[in-house]
Amino acid sequence: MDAKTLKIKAAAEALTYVEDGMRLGIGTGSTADEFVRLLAVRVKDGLDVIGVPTSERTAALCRELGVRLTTLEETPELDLTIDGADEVDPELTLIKGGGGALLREKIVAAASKRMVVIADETKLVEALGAFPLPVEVNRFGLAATKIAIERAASSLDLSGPLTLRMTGAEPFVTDGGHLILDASFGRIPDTRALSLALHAIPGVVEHGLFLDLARVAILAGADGIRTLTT
Ligand code: ABF
Repeated sequence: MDAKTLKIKAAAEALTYVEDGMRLGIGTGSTADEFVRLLAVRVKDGLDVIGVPTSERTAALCRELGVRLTTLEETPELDLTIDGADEVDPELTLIKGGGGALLREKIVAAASKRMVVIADETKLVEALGAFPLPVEVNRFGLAATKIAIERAASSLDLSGPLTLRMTGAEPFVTDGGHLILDASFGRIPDTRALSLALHAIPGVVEHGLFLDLARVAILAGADGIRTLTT
């Protein structure tokens, strides 16, 4: 079974969590895109939901397919967020941000009563960190922030390259106007400690470790759907 089929299967399962009248957080990435496509079909059939998109990219897809949108200003409390992930561990701690939308994704997930992650089963790992951790940083003081991140990581016995994410010859710029450093620290034994250490650095806007946010992970594999809960 190819990756796209698995993404569609996970997205279809997530649709069973959506009820009429719900206020949804709508994720970003190729798996979340499949969810939007399936959601749009249900909307055409009369399902009444409203969504807060986690990126301009997702907003554009929702508009194109007729999924009604709102903002967190108008609708600050959401019932359910459905989003993808780059890595998922057995406690449902996540690495997100490979698509560059981690800040809005985290704000939207935190404003939701429940977050459901959808992915193919290759995203499930014993320990997070093989996927480089995205760290969203302010443009101001980039070099100083980079040194501060290296020091914070070193205090937790973590090290590895911090790579400024690029789009061609230019730095990648997030929807919030910030930059992303991808931190290749390898296995992260204490995600909570790293989260706290990164949040203590002024130039760090947000990082891609999602702790205590996902309640359900729907993982699609060749043998079917596996659902993990916390
Ligand atoms: C978003 O999309 C991100 O947080 C994560 O980086 C990525 C997953 O993308 P895909 O579903 O394309 O693998 O959810």
